[in-house]
Order: sequence, then C-alpha cells, then structure tokens
Amino acid sequence: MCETSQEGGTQAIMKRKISMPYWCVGNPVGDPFGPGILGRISSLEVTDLLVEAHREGLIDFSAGHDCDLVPWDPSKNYDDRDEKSTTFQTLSAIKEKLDRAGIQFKMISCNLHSDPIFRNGGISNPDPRIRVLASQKVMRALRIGHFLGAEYYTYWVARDGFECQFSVPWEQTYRFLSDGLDLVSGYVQEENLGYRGGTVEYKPNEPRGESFLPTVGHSLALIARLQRPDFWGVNPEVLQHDQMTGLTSIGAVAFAAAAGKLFFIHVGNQKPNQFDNDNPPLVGMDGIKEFVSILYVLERMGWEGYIEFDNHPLRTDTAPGGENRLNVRRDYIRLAVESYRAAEAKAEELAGDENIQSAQRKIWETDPRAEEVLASGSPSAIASYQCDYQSLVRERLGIGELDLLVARRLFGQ
Ligand code: XUL
Ligand code: MN
Repeated sequence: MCETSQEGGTQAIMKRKISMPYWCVGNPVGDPFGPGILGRISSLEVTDLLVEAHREGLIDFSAGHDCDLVPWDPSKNYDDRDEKSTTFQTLSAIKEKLDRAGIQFKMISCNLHSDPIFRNGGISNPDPRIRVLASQKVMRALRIGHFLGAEYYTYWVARDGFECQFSVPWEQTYRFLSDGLDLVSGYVQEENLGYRGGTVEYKPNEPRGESFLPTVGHSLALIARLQRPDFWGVNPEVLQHDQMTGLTSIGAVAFAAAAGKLFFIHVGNQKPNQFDNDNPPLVGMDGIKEFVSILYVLERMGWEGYIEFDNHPLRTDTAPGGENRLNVRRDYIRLAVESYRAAEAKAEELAGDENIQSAQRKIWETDPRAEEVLASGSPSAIASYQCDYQSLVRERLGIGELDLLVARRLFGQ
C-alpha cells in the first residue's frame, strides 16, 4: 500500500511498495527466434535473489505463477497438501525463506499458457475435459497462494483467445470465461482462503493472435456480470499490454482507478504497436513521458496500490555462463527498481510544480455557480443558466504551453 501525505497542499509520493515476481527474475530471456541465454535457476535460487534484493531495500513483495514455484503433474492433484511430496517440501522451503526475510508473497497466478494441453485455451477451452483440468490447476494454484499468504489471485487471459474465428463456440465462450472466474471466488469462499480479491490482466494478443479480453473495458464489463463483482478488479500492464495496439495506458489506469478497480499495476516499457516488449521501465525507444504521466495521474487520483514488475533484462544485456546466471539477474533487479524509482521521483516533482499547477488552473478554470447548477442535475436550472458564450469561446487554453513546460521538466530544465 502506498503511503501518501498532505504537505503544503500538494500530495507527495512516499515511494510505492514494489513487488518483484519469480517469473521476471527466473526468466532465461529467450524469444521466438532464439532460446534463453541465461542458465535456468530453481525457485529456491530465485527466492535467495529476492531475499538479497529485499535486504538491500530494493523490493517489498513478490508474486508468481504456480509453475514458477513447483512443477505441475496432472495426476497428482493435491500434491501441495501432501507433506511427503517434493511439491510440499519445496513450497515449505520457499515460505520459510520469504517469511524469515519479511517478504510478502502478494499474488499468485495460475500458469495456463505453458503446458501444451492448454494450447487452445485454459478456462475458455471448448473441450470440457480440458476446462476441468484448467479448473483443477486453478484451485491448486489458489491453495498454493494461500499457503504462501497471497492476497490476490491474477487471471491473465493468456491462451484464452483465437486465430481462426470459425473454431470458437462464440455462443458459449463468454460463459466459459465467467464460469472460470466464478470458480475462483467460489473456491476462495468455500475453502476460506482469505484472498482480498482477484484481478483480470487483459492483453490484446500474444500468445494468441486475438484475445477474448483485449482491453480494460472488456475486463470491467465482464467483471460486472460475475457472481462476485466486488471480489474482482484489474491489473493493467503498463506500458505493454495497452500500447501493443496503440491504446494509451494512461486512460486505462485512470478509468480503472476511478471505478475503484485498480488493485495493482504491472510495469515495464513498450514501443507502441509492437509485440510485448517487456523492457524495464524507461528502457527502450519510447515511453518516458507516458510512464511518468501514469505515476503522476495515479498520485493525483490518490491511488493507494502497489507496483509489480513484469519485464526482464534486454536479451542483449544477458550472457551465458555460470556466474552470469546469478549476476545478470541481480543487475536486472537493481536496474528495474532504479528505473522505476527515477520515474516515480520525476512524477512527484511534476505533482509539486507550481508552474504546472498554475497552467492547469488556467485550463480547468472553474465557475462555482456553473458547477452547482450541473451538480443539481436539475434540467430547468441547467436550461436557465446564462453562459457568456462570446467571452468563453475567445478564451485561450494554453495546453501546448503546459505540455512544453512538462517536457522541459522531464529534460531537467
Ligand atoms: C504476460 C503477462 C503475464 C502475467 C501473469 O504478458 O503479463 O506474465 O502478468 O500471468
Ligand atoms: Mn503482466
């Protein structure tokens, strides 16, 4: 939870809490044209790197998919509860290390994207036998998350999508999705798993050609139709998922925050209209102004959520070899945190800038009487209100001047 304070009439960011997930640190950094460069590391080794990063004051929380922590064997449904199983022993060792270090495991997600059985979808798969397998895996992930103290369950849309429209049973697909999400809230309640909520992480495409939940709007509309709309929110991935189709993440997070549905955000960087770049914040061709603005807007809106990374080192910045296996990952954690904190500090500076505030006041100039009439909602009061059209229409707003001022501040001028 971000702590905010009122100082001198402007809100000051008090450094948001940061979550560094297992899949970011463990990522071997492959792409569709070449394999991972970094040697694989176990979930216990990732835990050790997280413990180190926490000791150095870089991170507060972590998160992971079930499969980032322990492998999945579909024939052993309850291995997480079997004290003699390797699964239970690994989870216990992870929990012990995290607890001792004081790292909160904040979010669990169920990996329904890696195993070939889910290649045509997880909870939306047209084959009911595969939806059963997906449901069993989701329930196991929820139990694992509960064991580690998770507060949120994240449903990333993943392979719930299509390439060929005639292969989709459209008249049933959205019910499959609702049923899958209702199972989460139902199971949490039935087993008393103590989650604060669930999040939908939308994405327009990749790994599927098209996704069933491409935008924040699709996700919030689906949530409104679920059995427990109060349980669910969203975790937009900024800048990546919105900008993959040229939308802006600023509007997405502001819309979700205004609806009280922005539980946390995933952060990274993205060149608009490309594949999911997953660069660390501020790293890459574009995105500095966009990313700083998001933090600025969320600060203005009094949003109290936390930041979770979802990115990885540039593939060019990795290298094979035993030492690199751990050192590149250490460097990545520091780079990701430092780049985020640089953006956060700039957003704070912009929020407190008197010149920016006065330029904004000019654009947002208010008239208490007009506000009052509109707030009354009374058609007759609104109809009889006299506006001075001639003077209003001649007013200059100065939005360009404001934006140049912001750009100068970004350049340190
Ligand atoms: C993929 C993505 C996922 C989710 C968690 O683009 O963002 O890693 O964040 O499943
Ligand atoms: Mn993500």
